[in-house]
Amino acid sequence: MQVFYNDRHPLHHGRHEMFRGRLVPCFEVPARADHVLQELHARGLGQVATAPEVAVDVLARVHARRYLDFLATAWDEWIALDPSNAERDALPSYWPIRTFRSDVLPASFPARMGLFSFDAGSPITAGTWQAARQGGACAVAGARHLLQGARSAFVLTRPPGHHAGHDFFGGYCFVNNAAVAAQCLRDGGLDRVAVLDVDYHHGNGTQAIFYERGDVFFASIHGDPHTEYPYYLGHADERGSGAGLDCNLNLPLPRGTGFAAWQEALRLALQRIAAHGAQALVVSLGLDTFAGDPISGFTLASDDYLRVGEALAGAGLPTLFVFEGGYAVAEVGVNAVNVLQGFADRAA
Ligand code: SP5
Ligand code: ZN
Repeated sequence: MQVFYNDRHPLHHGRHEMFRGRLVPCFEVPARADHVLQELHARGLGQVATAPEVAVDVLARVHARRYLDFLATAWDEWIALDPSNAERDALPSYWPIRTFRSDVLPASFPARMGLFSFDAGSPITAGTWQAARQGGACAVAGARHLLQGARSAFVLTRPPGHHAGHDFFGGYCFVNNAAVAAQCLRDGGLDRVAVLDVDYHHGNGTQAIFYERGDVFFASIHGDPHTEYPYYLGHADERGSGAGLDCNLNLPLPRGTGFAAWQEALRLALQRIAAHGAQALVVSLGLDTFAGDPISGFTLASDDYLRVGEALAGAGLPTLFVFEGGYAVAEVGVNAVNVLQGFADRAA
């Protein structure tokens, strides 16, 4: 399987995230991607390539210009507030929720940071933009690989992307790599594509980007937002709207769910994707459904990921895997590559 590896991912290395009133060490660390790359090499699965840079215009197919402009200059503006900020990650402190205006762009950097975010757990560091932008480039390279006729490819990048919306970051995500890829497949000539999000957390950003569109089907299997992050989206009654009605499928499952029930949800999602007539599949591949994940609540075992890969291959679609969450750092490599291995074995 062709792998598009974001070799700039280490440039994003958050130190702390806000959690219940204190700064705690980041869960989303560079070692996550290193372990996946190492496991790919160890098992001889995949040819690893980097991706050519892409113009920001390609990212602007799914993200707002003023948001991308914000990301591009955020670190410099953070330092301009106070040179000693170089020792600290940038985190937001203010948010314009209901009744505040979001149409007027504040001159204040902290105010703009809140305008473009939805949590205080997603630090911006010196190299966040370079890393996130190159992740988008890897997503484009992966999509173009499928357009050239490949059966599959894997975008190995971080920071992850599925929580990032049209004009906001959060959930450790800045550029929505899966959305960039899906849009690239559409722009490359496919009429209908699907995004299947198997990360433990609902892919609120991807859902929101495509919610009113009928050309991109979005399905997500995730922890019930009544109790699980991102809390404010991901319920079963969100079915899409306008041209996108019934092109959005949420399958929330309770904390503690094991592989038997999870696999049932996967079967249902794949059925709906087939019924939609999707010509290609983008998989938001989070591995935080693993029993040992430190911030999540499902109980999948490492071997279960082989079955996941097989089931995905059974859909018979050109498939782009995009790396998302998964915070059991020592196991994330084996779990991710198990999905790819299961897929490759069944697709062969
Ligand atoms: C891409 C992705 O998986 N993003 C997930 C973002 C989750 N952010 C909230 C994390 C809450 C941390 N909880 C710490 C529990 C410590 N026991
Ligand atoms: Zn997640």
